[in-house]
Amino acid sequence: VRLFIAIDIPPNILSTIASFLLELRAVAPNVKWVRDGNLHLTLKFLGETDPARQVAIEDSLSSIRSAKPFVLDISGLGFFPNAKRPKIFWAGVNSSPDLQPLVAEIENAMHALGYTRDVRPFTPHLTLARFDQPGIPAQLAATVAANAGHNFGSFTVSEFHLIESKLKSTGAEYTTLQSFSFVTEAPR
Ligand code: 3AM
Repeated sequence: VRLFIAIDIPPNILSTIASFLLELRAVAPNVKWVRDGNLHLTLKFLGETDPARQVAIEDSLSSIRSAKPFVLDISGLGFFPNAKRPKIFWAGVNSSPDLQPLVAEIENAMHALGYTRDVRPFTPHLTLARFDQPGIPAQLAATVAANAGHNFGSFTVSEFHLIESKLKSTGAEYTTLQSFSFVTEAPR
């Protein structure tokens, strides 16, 4: 199975993003747009995994804790690696400082199970579209430039998910295998 670890985006923010993207999708039909329901914040890509290892992964992930829930603010639009040769069109994610240590813990836990550490620093983002041809429609570039600071709202996060990705001709299909609440109960 092909696995990754991610944070879900609540429905109200998904629909805010979806309505904003309607116009952009129309001006850039040749770009591979991520289906609205598939938008998520990827924390760690595990890739092809022997199903027999799933229990060990879940055991490890269920012990990960952070002191408190954190707030994610979906804000800004841009391209990786840059607007000239875009590979990915993204919405930005600003978070309270607790996100990076959580991701580092996930990295460490998965490294202990034999997964390679990501060499690139974790840059939280929502992938909105992927480019498999060079170049970018002028109207898409213009709209993104004009909305570089556009805000899509914020939400509080207290769990992440282990997700299976099935690659189909119609696009990726994601199934949540297990959810992990990472917030320690406050002592009374
Ligand atoms: O939604 P994003 O783009 O952040 O890009 C893929 C997606 O993350 C990423 O894993 C998420 C679920 O598919 N991904 C796919 N193949 C990958 C690979 N070989 C990968 N990330 C790193 N290495």
